[in-house]
Parts: sequence; structure tokens; C-alpha cells
Amino acid sequence: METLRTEQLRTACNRDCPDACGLLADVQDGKIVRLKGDPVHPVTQGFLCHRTSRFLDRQYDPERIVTPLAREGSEFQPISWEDALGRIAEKFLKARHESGPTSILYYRSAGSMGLMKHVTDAFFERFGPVTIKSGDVCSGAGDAAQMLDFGNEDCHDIFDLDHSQTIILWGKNVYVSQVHLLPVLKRARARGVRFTLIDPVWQQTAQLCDRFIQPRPGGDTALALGTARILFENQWYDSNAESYCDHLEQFQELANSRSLETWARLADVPVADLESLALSYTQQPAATLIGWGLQRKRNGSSTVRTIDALASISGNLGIAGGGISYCCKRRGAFDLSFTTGLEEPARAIPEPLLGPGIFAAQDPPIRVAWVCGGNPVAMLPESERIAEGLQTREMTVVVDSFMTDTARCADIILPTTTMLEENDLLGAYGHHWLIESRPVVAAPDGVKSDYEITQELARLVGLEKDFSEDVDTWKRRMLQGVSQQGASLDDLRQGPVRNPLAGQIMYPDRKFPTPSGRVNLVTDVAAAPTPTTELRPLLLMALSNHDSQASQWVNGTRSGPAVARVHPSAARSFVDGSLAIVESELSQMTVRLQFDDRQREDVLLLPKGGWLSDGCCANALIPGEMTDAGGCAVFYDTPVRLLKLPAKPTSH
Ligand SMILES: Nc1nc2c(c(=O)[nH]1)N[C@H]1C(S)=C(S)[C@@H](COP(=O)(O)OP(=O)(O)OC[C@H]3O[C@@H](n4cnc5c(=O)[nH]c(N)nc54)[C@H](O)[C@@H]3O)O[C@H]1N2
Ligand SMILES: Nc1nc2c(c(=O)[nH]1)N[C@H]1C(S)=C(S)[C@@H](COP(=O)(O)OP(=O)(O)OC[C@H]3O[C@@H](n4cnc5c(=O)[nH]c(N)nc54)[C@H](O)[C@@H]3O)O[C@H]1N2
Ligand code: SF4
Ligand SMILES: [Mo]
Repeated sequence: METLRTEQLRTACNRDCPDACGLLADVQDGKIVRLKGDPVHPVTQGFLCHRTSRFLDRQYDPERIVTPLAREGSEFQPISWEDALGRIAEKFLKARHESGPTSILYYRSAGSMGLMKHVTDAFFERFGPVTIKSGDVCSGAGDAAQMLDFGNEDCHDIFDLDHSQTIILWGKNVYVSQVHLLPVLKRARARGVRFTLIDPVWQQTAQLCDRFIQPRPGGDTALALGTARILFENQWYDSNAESYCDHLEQFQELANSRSLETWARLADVPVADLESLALSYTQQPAATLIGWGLQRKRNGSSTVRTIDALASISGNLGIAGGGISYCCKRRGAFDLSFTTGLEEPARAIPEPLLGPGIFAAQDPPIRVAWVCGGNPVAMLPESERIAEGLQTREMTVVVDSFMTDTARCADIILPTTTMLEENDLLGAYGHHWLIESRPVVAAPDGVKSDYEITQELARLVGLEKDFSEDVDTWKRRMLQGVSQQGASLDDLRQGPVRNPLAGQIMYPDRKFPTPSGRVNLVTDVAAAPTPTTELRPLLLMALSNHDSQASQWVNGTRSGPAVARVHPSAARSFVDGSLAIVESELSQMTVRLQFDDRQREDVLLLPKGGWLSDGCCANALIPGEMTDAGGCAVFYDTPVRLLKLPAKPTSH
């Protein structure tokens, strides 16, 4: 018997994740038989997260869409690419001619973080400019805070944590959402570094920490200000802070505006937690890593600003092992000057308000919608409204590989490549390595990448010239700013390369690219009233979980009812494991209760990413609302209550 030759090919994970891993695929006879983490990649270190270690189930899922589909009544029928793109081009030209280009909505999310996706942005910019989204439901509030405070947003090198004495994980669930930070943290732990986790939700990272502070959701502002008060009172703050921080006095007044007891009560933690945190900031260098969850709240941006200020006055900025790291500048190495218009769009709908926004847009109304790299019906607030919005356009096009909640609303579905068939470049928001992705297998016949689709559509609408180049030419163009510094396409083809433009530490000279050149300390924050009410005493938090990448689940785990975790005292009239209804102001959903006495009594936890069509979608309960700055979505401030299921009539 002839044995099949196994080829090992290298590529990258393009999922919306801080880690941007290197992948190794074993390919036999055109089929991938094994996927693992690339041991050569300094951050990936040869292992994958649970969800991507199961990616081959997705790659070879029989339910994958491999031909364009067109709606006929409530069904979809296969059509040819020629027919599909012909109908789309005709509709695009007609809508633009009759109503202007803003009658077309282009929505792209981060289903793939590949840089080539910006080429599709450029197409819509040149064909239009069309209507796009503004803000960012993922990280917008924190991004705005960092820009306002420091004039820039980037992180210390991930391995700079090797120099820390203290690590403060402010709302980060590393075991779920950033697993490749774990080896670095465990190494620090073994060195005796002091760890604090601040999270209203008990999660596994607590086990890594010396101290777990569990404030009420949104209590972080009070916690940070109370801690700052202790630093000021004990002269533990940096006596040089005045030289690189604006508004030091006002910030001190803000911190002193309430007693320690009041701050602790507002945060719902003992005063001892404030004292412990203050002490941590004096055990320098202290690194603060801010997670993404805590800014998806009504006051999310000012919360991040108070944490920025606390870390700043403590004297931990600009030193090895210190700093305040939120999001690495994942696009920082790349020249994206071929697309500029998206920053000043002709018209934009705030992403958290996409559903109501589609209906509100007038003069012209949205006639055509194009959705790619996202499942907004499942993932954005007011799911039902988004579904309705997409279903009621003259034409909605969805580019995806699966029949998602959003694809179900389409008139035309265009099947696209998976990450193992992609040809692209990536940066990461959790570290500074750049990586190239290369197809390890060919896409099935009848499946095209976003760029191939863009090229064909461009040909039909008279923009062929702008999009005729091959992918390598685009890659070289995007790398032109770093290609002389060891990050050319040829270099990347040899393996991952650290972004030569990224420093090891941020602001080593304590000069900041703000207008004054100094840190802009926050001077005023709204004391967040608790959003829960007597009627609805629980806050709904639908968080990242092991088994899914947003709405992309590993096989077999997405059928309802969704599991809702609560403290037993929050559900006294229910038993563990029973069914219940979760009700918000907007809607209701049936869940199965799971008691967890490590949780606070004022939260109800659901997995993020449940599907509307499975009755598991948390976002159907969440009203569309924007954070105080940056256009992030207020995902975790929805009050809910538990209700009994109506009794089934007994049959005789
Ligand atoms: N397995 C898995 N991994 C993922 C994803 C996924 O869907 N599944 N999603 C990816 C995406 S899209 C992103 S943006 C990243 C980041 O993904 P996120 O899941 O946003 O990551 P975290 O930074 O861990 O932030 C979540 C943590 O913030 C905490 N938190 C919520 N509210 C508060 C608060 O008021 N105060 C404090 N202190 N903490 C709070 C939550 O309890 C939770 O532990 O990870 C990615 N990683
Ligand atoms: N309630 C609640 N809602 C949340 C969150 C939360 O914590 N709670 N988190 C929010 C966050 S942080 C984020 S980032 C968003 C994520 O929301 P989305 O970005 O909508 O995330 P996904 O569900 O992963 O959808 C990505 C889709 O893109 C497809 N895809 C993958 N690769 C490609 C490609 O190359 N081309 C095309 N055209 N499609 C591709 C996938 O098949 C998938 O269906 O959700 C947000 N929604
Ligand atoms: S999803 Fe994140 S952790 Fe998992 S393989 Fe991809 S980049 Fe790595
Ligand atoms: Mo995200």
C-alpha cells in the first residue's frame, strides 16, 4: 500500500483574537489532517486555543456554503457567480444612479483580521463613498480613552512583563480570551510577581492571582479613585508626576472628593481591597493590563481614563516592566494609505445602533446592504431590529461561509474562503508580531475570497483598473514602510517578524503625543448609578467563552436553551438546572440555570455569541446604546430578571 505524503505548511490564524497565532497544517492529498500551533512563533509557542484546535470541524463542515445562493421566497437556491454578481452590480449601479452612493450600506466586522480586507473597504470608498459604520463595538470606548490621555494607543512588548514586580489584570479573562498571554504570566508567577485580578465575575484567572477584587460591575471608577486617594494621602504617588501629567491637582481633588469608605461602598468592595491595590502600585515596576470587557459600558471610556490616571500618577509609566497596556497597534506596521475615506465617511451609522440606524437613515434611505466578515444579527444589540433592517432592503448581500443568523436575512449569499484558504497579512492586538497567511489548501470550487469577489465586482462596475493587481502586490504595498527594516514580504515568508516600528516600552522619555506633550489626567467622571432596578435586579453579562469565537461555535454546542449562570441567592425560587425566562425591557429568552456561588448576586452570565435562530442570542435582550465616548456598545449594562416558565397545561 502506498503511504500518502504529508506536507507541513505554515500559515496564520486570522480570527478576532489578540494572539494572531502561527499555524502549522499537515496536508495529505489536498486535505488538512492536522492543525497545530507553530512552535517557531515566539508568542504561539506551539499550542492553539480550544476553539481553533477544533477548526478542522469547521473547515470540513458539511453545512459549509460552497455556491452562491439567492433567495426565492423563504428558501435559498444555488445560482452561478455570474448571475449573482451580475444582479448585484446592476443593483449597485441603479441605486447609485437614482439615489446616490450612500443608499448602499457596507458593513464589515473582524471575522478575519487580515489587512487585505481593507482593499474591499477601498472598493466601497471608490465606488461610493457609501454609508459605513462608525465607532467600534469591541474596543471603541477604551481606544478613545487612551487617545485622549496619551495621544496614542499601543502596548509594552508582551515579554516586557518579564521585568514586572507587580501585574494588575484589570478585567481580563486570559484563560478564555488571550490564552497565549498565559505562559508569560505563569513565568512571572514562578518568579514571585504579585498578581491582582479585578473582575466582577469569578473566572479562572482568579486562581493565578494573589488577590482577586470582585467589585460590582462598573465599580472600577470608584475603585481606581479610592486607590488614587490612598496613593496621594501616603505620598506614594510619583513626586515627579507634575512634570509629565496635566491636571494633577484636579485629579487629586477628584480622588479626595469622597472618603475611602464611600469609594469602597460605591465599588462594593472592602476598604482593604483599595489598600491592597494601592500597595501593589508601589511595588514597582507594576504593569497594568486593561481588558476589553470593562469598557463595554455606559461609562466605559471614563472608567479606562481613571485607570490610566491611577497608573500614571503611580510612577509606572515609561519604565520597563510597567506601563498601561490595552490594545497593541495591530495595523501600525502597515501602509494603508490606499484607503482613507473611511475615516471621514460620507455617512455613517454608529455600530451599536446598526438596527435602528438602518431605519433612521433618510435622504437617501438605505436601499442595498453588503455584510462581510461579521454576523451582526447575532453579535450587535437589538438583534431582531437588525434582522428586520436587513430583510427589508431592496437587496442584502452577505459574504460568509455559513448560514448564520445574518446570512438568513440575505437576498444573495456569496460563499467565501476560510482562514486556511486565505492569502493575507496580519498584525495582532495582543503583541507586536507580524505574520503572513498563505492558503494551505485551495478553496472548494465555487468559493471565492473577499478580494476575488471585490475584483470581479470592480470589473462589472468600471473599477477594474484599481483592483487588478495580485495579492502579493498589495502585500508589498502595505509593507513598504517596514520592508527596509527587516519586515519585507520575503522576510515574512520565512516566518513571523516583530514589527520594527514598535518599541519595547511605551513613552520611555515620558513625552506624550498629546497637545501639551503630557498625560491628560481625567478631571471629571460621572458617578455611575447602578443600572439595575428593583424590578430587574440582575445585570446581563454575555461574555467570551471557550467554545466559540464570537458566534462561531465549535461543533455541536450551540443548540438552546443557553446556560445562564447565577449566584443561587439571585434565583431563590428556582432550582439549579431548571429552565427560566430571562427578561429585559426589550425581550425575553428561555435559559437553563446553572448555580455558581462564586459569582456576585447582581449578575447573570450568558455565553456571548448565541444564535437568534437557536433562541440563544443575548443581544436580542440588549438595547442599542453607545458608550460615553468612542462609539462602543453598552453590552453589559442591561438589567434583567428571572421569570418562571408558564406552566404547561396538563393533558388527560
Ligand atoms: N474564546 C474566545 N476568545 C475570544 C473571543 C471569543 O469570542 N471567544 N473574542 C475575542 C474578542 S472579539 C476580543 S475583543 C478579545 C477580548 O475579549 P473579551 O472577552 O472582551 O476579553 P477580556 O479582556 O477578557 O474582557 C472580558 C472580562 O471583562 C470582565 N468585565 C466585564 N465588565 C467588567 C467591569 O465592569 N469591570 C471589570 N473590572 N471587569 C469587567 C468580564 O467579567 C470578563 O472577565 O478576545 C477575543 N478572544
Ligand atoms: N452580548 C455581547 N455581544 C457582543 C460581545 C459581547 O461581549 N457580548 N462582544 C462584541 C465583540 S468584542 C465583537 S469583536 C463582536 C464580534 O462580532 P462579529 O465580528 O460579527 O463576529 P463573528 O460572530 O465571529 O462573525 C464573523 C463572521 O465572519 C465570517 N468570516 C470569517 N472569515 C471571513 C472572511 O475572510 N471573509 C468573510 N466575508 N467572512 C468571514 C465568519 O464565518 C463569521 O460568520 O461581537 C460583539 N458582540
Ligand atoms: S483564535 Fe486566537 S488563540 Fe486561537 S489560534 Fe487563533 S489567534 Fe491563536
Ligand atoms: Mo472584539
